[in-house]
Amino acid sequence: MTGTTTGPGLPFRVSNSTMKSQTPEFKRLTPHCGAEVQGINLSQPLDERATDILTTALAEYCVLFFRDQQLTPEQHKAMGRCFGELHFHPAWPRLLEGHPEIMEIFVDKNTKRIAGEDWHSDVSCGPEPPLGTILHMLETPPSGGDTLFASMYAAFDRLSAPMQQFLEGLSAVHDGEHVYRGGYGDVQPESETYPRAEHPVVRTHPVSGRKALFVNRTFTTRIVELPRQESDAVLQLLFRQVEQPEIQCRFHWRPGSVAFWDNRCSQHHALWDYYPNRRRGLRVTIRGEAPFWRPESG
Ligand SMILES: O=C(O)CCC(=O)C(=O)O
Ligand SMILES: [Fe+2]
Repeated sequence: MTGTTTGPGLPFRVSNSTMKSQTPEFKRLTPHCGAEVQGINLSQPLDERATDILTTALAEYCVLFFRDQQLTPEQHKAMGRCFGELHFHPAWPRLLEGHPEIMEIFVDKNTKRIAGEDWHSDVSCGPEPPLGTILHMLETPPSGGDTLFASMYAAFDRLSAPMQQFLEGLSAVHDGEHVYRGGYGDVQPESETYPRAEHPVVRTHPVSGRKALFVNRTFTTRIVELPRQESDAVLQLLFRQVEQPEIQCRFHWRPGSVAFWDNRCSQHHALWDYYPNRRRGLRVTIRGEAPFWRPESG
């Protein structure tokens, strides 16, 4: 081992100059969303330079895809810690033994409901929704099981100027209750409570400074400043805006594929078109900050 790493729980940044830096190369998947990354072995520690390049690229492409990666749970968590502290999911019933930060995504013929089967940004109901999510796929069905991603920069940019002005500065309620309560077939006590938060409808991305639409069909229930009828109509319009194929990409997984998505400027939708086949992956999630809107951002 040539690089030096910090101890458990601390940011995993390598500063040893004798260690060869990995240089990522990016190939855009579609004009608005997604890039395949080459030249990176995620099982190796990322140094500051590589981390910075990936941080900027994530904010630009919204989701980064890596192929043929072999990661132990420790390496997976170490990669996540390069980008921030790890997030603990408020309700996920299936965690990897000994690794409460790692969610197991597992689907087979007995599954009643899968994770992310409609458009969403992960845990947007939390007061500080996760910055990003890193999913490592281990087992794929013979065909299908793709995930769709959409750019929320493009969703906002493609609205008319009057609609953009109307939305900026509004806030919306994101509720976890209807999503998580009993949602994954597990039994939860009545007393269990789930996150609920208000966030700006249009948020400024802290890295790119760009504006991104931040409402989603899974969690967002209400625009605070509007009466119910108006709120419902505007939200429906915005949910359809997210679903435009032109702002999306579609990722076909192979065992060993990794997707690293930015929840601040993208939404995703997992397709369950492979029943009764199995699909399995492990997920590490990175903590984020409270979303904000800066009027002057471009
Ligand atoms: O299984 C997938 O492709 C994604 C599921 C999902 O929405 C998530 O893990 O956040
Ligand atoms: Fe998700």
